[in-house]
Amino acid sequence: MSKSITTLKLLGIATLALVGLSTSKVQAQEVVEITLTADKVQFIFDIKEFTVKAGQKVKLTLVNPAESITKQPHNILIVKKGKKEAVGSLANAGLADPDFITKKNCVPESDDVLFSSKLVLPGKSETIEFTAPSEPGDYPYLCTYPGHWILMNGVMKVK
Ligand SMILES: [Cu+2]
Repeated sequence: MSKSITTLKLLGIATLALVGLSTSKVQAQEVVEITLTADKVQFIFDIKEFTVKAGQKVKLTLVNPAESITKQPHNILIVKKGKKEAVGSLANAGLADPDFITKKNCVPESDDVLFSSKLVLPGKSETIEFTAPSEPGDYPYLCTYPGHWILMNGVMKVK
């Protein structure tokens, strides 16, 4: 009797270990969901950095709160390593283009832009899905509504 209980216990532990293994394997493939919320008062995101695995599927949601005091639209762009200033400067220059805000979602035409959302109005949100770069490193993200990017930025760390 006590022998069979011990066997059962052992079996249970073995099963748990197996489940644990397969779960961590699955997690590497799993979609990671990240939500960034624009501040109601300042031009900043609530999160300054987040980490994803190389090649991982990412669901990134940008929330622009309905109670926004600034009433400004925001977007989010993830750009190549070290290209925050380059893309930010293009965003500011975009003011000269009448379509930049109204039709182009403030997304500069640049190979440095990896992923981008639309402009999100207060009270709205948008989710973009992408596959994280296979090369580890720090990938900046920023809002490219002209003037916002200086403070409204952060880093996606790819490990
Ligand atoms: Cu913004």
